[in-house]
Amino acid sequence: MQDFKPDFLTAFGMIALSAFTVSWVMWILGRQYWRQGMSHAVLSTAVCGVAYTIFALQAKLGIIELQVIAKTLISVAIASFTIALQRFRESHEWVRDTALMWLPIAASFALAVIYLPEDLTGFNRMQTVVTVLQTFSTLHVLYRLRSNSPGAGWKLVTAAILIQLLSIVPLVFVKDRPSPAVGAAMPLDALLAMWGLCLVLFLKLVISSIGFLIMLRDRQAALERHKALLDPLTQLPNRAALVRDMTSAIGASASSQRPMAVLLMDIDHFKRFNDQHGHLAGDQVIQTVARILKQQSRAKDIVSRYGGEEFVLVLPDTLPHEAEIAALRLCTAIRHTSIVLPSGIELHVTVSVGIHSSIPLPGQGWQPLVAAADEAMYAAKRGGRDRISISSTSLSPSAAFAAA
Ligand code: GH3
Ligand code: MG
Ligand code: MG
Repeated sequence: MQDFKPDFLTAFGMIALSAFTVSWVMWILGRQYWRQGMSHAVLSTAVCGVAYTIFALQAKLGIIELQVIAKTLISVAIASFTIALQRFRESHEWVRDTALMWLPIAASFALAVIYLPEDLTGFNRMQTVVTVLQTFSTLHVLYRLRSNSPGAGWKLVTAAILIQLLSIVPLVFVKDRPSPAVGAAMPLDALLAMWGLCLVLFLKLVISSIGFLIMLRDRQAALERHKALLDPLTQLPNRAALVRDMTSAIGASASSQRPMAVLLMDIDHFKRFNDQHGHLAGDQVIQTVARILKQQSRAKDIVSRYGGEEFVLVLPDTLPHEAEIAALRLCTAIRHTSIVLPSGIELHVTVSVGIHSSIPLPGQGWQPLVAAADEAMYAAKRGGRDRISISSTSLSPSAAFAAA
C-alpha cells in the first residue's frame, strides 16, 4: 500500500482511453442510428476522451490554460449528449442547439477571464456550477422523453446522469479540491477521492452510452413490430394485427357479456375493375375504401385489411341491428364517393357486407366469427351485391333485446 501512489496522470489517462474506446464501440454498434442522435453521442464521448487527455497532459505539465480548455471540452461533451437526446426526440431546433453548445463555452471563457490566474478555486467552483446547470438541462430533455422510450435504456441514461449530478454537486462546496497542478502535494485521501470521482465519471460514460444505444435499438424494434402489423398499401392493420386485436376484443366481450359485431366487406366485381382500368387504379380503389372505413369508424372499432379487396371490421359492444346501421352508412359513403383516376375518368364502386354479431364464449377463437360473417357476405353477393346480409347465427332479436 505504501508503494501505491495514485496520480492524476494515470486516472485521467485511463478515463481518456476508455472514452475513446466507448466512442469507437458506439460508432460500430450504432452506425444505423447516426441521424437519430448517435452522431452527437459519439461526438460527446470522443470529446470527453480529448478533454481527459488534456487533463492528463495538464497533470504532467501543470499549465493552467490546459485545464480551462479541458473543462470547456467537458461542457461541449455534455451539450453534445443533450443534442443527441433532442435528435432522438426528432427535435431539430437550430437556435436552441447552437445555444446549448455555445453558451457553456462562452461561460467557460468568461470565467477564465474573471478568475484566472489568481483564483483557480473560484474558477473551478463556477465551472462546476455551469456543468451542474448543463446536467439539469440534459435531465429535462430526458424527462420529456420518458413517455416515448419506456425501456431499460431510458432508465440507464437517467441513472447515469443522476450519478454524474450527485458526484459533481459536492464539488461546488469543496473549498480546496485537489487540483492536478498541486497533485503531487495532495494527501493520499484527497487523491483517492479524486480517483473515486474519476471512476464515477467513467461509469457514467459507459452507462449513459449503453443506455442510449438500448433506447435507439428498442425504438427501432418497436417500429419494426409496428410495421409488421401494418398493411403497406392502406396503412390499416393487417391480418396478423387483426388476429391479435380481435382475440383481446373477444376476451373483453366474453367477460362483459356484451355483443360484438364482425363485418366482412368485399368490393364488388373488383376483378373486372382491375381488368378494365389496370391494377394501379385497383390499388387506388382499395386505398379509397380503406380511408372511408377509417374515417367513418369509432376509435374503439378495429378496421383491418383482411386480404385482397376484403376488409374486416370488429365493432365492440354492437348488436346486430346496430351493426347493420353502421354497415349501411359505410356502404352509402363508399357508393357515393367518386374515384378519379389519373386519366381523369371518374368511377364509383360498391361493396357487399356480411355481418355476424354475438356474445362470444370465453377463449373462443376468431375464425368461427369471421367464417360466419364470410358466409353472410356470400349471401349478399348471391342476393345481387351492393347490399348487407346478417348471419343466421347472430343474436336473435329477442336475445339482442335482452342484451341491450
Ligand atoms: P365479387 O363481386 O364476387 O367479389 O367479384 P370480384 O371480381 O371482386 O371477385 P374476387 O373477390 O374473386 O376478386 C378479387 C380480385 O382482387 C382478384 C385480384 O386480382 C384483385 N386483387 C387482390 N388484391 C389486390 C390488390 O392489392 N390490388 C389490386 N389492384 N387488385 C387486387
Ligand atoms: Mg374477394
Ligand atoms: Mg370482390
